[in-house]
Amino acid sequence: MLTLYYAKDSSALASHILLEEVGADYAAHEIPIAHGAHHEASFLKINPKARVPALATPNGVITENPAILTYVAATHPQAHMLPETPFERAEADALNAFLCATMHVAFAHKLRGSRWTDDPEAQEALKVKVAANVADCAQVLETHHIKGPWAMGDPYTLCDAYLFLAPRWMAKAGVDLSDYPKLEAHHEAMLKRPATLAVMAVHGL
Ligand SMILES: N[C@@H](CCC(=O)N[C@@H](CS)C(=O)NCC(=O)O)C(=O)O
Repeated sequence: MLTLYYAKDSSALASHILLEEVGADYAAHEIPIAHGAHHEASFLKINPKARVPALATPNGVITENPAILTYVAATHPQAHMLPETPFERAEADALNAFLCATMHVAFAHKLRGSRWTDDPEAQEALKVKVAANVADCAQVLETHHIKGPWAMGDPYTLCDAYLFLAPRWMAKAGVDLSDYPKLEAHHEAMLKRPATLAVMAVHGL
């Protein structure tokens, strides 16, 4: 049995969608970060980094979307969510790493400036380049990471659940998805998948 700790409309959507896609036996436990629940002692025991998602497994807790996605894919081989060759796996890892370490961080400067500075003026200043940086990231995705119809071509793999977040970050940053046709087509295809829709409903989206 797995337990996913998530916040609504957060990056935990990616791990949540993949759990649903593979038909995992899991429970979803909401941590309302807007109310500071991620800083409570009970959650810090699960993830001392005070972030969601976190996935409790029989072997211990896994944090970080790329690691959770890989674990879920690897433990549900019947769902074929891991690309077959070492090179393709590395390509999928590269996409997940870019989403986690570059695009999500670029977006986080909009709402989470306090991670980088305590100065309210500097926090405002950090917001200025968010749209441009997120747009640059979207162009990288469009140019290098979407073979179509899914990120790795055909079939759907673990990184598609994560790529679903990019248009959501773009919308919140004010970046127009229609300027990125492959990304837009990917998003539309994601919105037709029952697993995506089921998880969105849980997140109130
Ligand atoms: N690199 C982490 C990022 C996790 C993360 O930043 N999650 C956000 C929600 S999208 C969070 O928990 N924020 C709480 C906070 O910053 O206080 C991952 O991909 O799992």
